[in-house]
Amino acid sequence: MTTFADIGDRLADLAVEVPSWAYGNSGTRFKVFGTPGTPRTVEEKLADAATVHRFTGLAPTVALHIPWDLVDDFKALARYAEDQGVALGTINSNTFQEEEYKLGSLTNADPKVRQRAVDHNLACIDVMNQTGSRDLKIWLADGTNYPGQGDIRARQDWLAEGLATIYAQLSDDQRMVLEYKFFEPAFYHTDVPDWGTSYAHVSALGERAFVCLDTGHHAPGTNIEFIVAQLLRLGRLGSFDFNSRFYADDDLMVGAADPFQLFRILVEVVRGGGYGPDADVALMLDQCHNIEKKIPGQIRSVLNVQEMFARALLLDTAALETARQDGDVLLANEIFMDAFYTDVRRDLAGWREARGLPADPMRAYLASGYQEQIEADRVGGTQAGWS
Ligand code: PSV
Ligand code: MN
Repeated sequence: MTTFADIGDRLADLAVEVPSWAYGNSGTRFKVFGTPGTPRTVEEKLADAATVHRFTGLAPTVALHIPWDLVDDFKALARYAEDQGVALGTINSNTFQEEEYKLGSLTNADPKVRQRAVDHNLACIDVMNQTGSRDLKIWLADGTNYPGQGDIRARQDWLAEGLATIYAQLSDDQRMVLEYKFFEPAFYHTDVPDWGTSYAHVSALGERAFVCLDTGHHAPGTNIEFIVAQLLRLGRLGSFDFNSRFYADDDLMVGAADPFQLFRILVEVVRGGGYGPDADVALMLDQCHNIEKKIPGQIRSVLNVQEMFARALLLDTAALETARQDGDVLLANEIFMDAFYTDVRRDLAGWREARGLPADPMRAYLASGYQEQIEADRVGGTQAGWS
């Protein structure tokens, strides 16, 4: 039997990367509600992210989105982050918000638009060179709405060309991760709709190109843990964008909609070597807090990841293996469910205290006065959002 005492040291390896945009305002196409205290600047987003790390010890890096987080001096921004106690992480390129990209970016039929999209990604690599970031993450909104609208085959070739040009500019210690999504904003076809397409492209590029798996980007009912197992087996799982959903790409807090699915995914992450000091899978969040306060939303999210990782690490893999060898289907399932049903909350509270962290990070944050302070201080200016 594996006990909590057995997994304490391994839990210390957990590092979740938080997205800068989770601290800004977001919403649906119906309404974006502002929240008092929302950051106006990239620095304020970083200060909030660092606060999440201070209270949880779980979120040492922050992903940026360009141009949402564009600043004049990224070296200075990296120093500012360091002063706050965090580091800058993945750089997300953005080729989905400009007029030119209406009919696609890297897959646009117009070579000038394709070049513009390539140039934007090269500019993102320049940013990485200054921030010391390892990963360039590419997600494309590219696709078509109507059969016949585009040459879906030619678009794959343009995509391969563009990615190769971008990949060639990465230094030896930098990586590219290509995120897939089955639909939205395009509704008929999407140019990178699934892990197989992403895998085909990254494999063709070279060893430093990987797939990014956003948990909200699959058809309902998809067995995501199988994809995780397969990509780890192939050595091509670069990163996660964690979030949860009830319907489509809801971007709700990870572990909120289906904690059991998160558990099943994390079991495969551990099983496949995607977790631990030598693993290089970036465990990122990609979420929006449309109606809840953002910092508590992020605290809850990283705690959910920690809780499910603890349960995944508690899985008695030796007993499970024996049950499997014996063909004991019910026992194997029981062992699996035992780990999932283990309530680790008290143990985690003690584990945190032993490491100088608040036993209950959420309550500690709410009692700290930080929220009241930012709500009082951040008056005027333009609150950050998706622009
Ligand atoms: C697209 O839906 C996506 O998942 C990509 O990762 C974008 O960069 C991100 O959402 C913006 O939140
Ligand atoms: Mn994503």
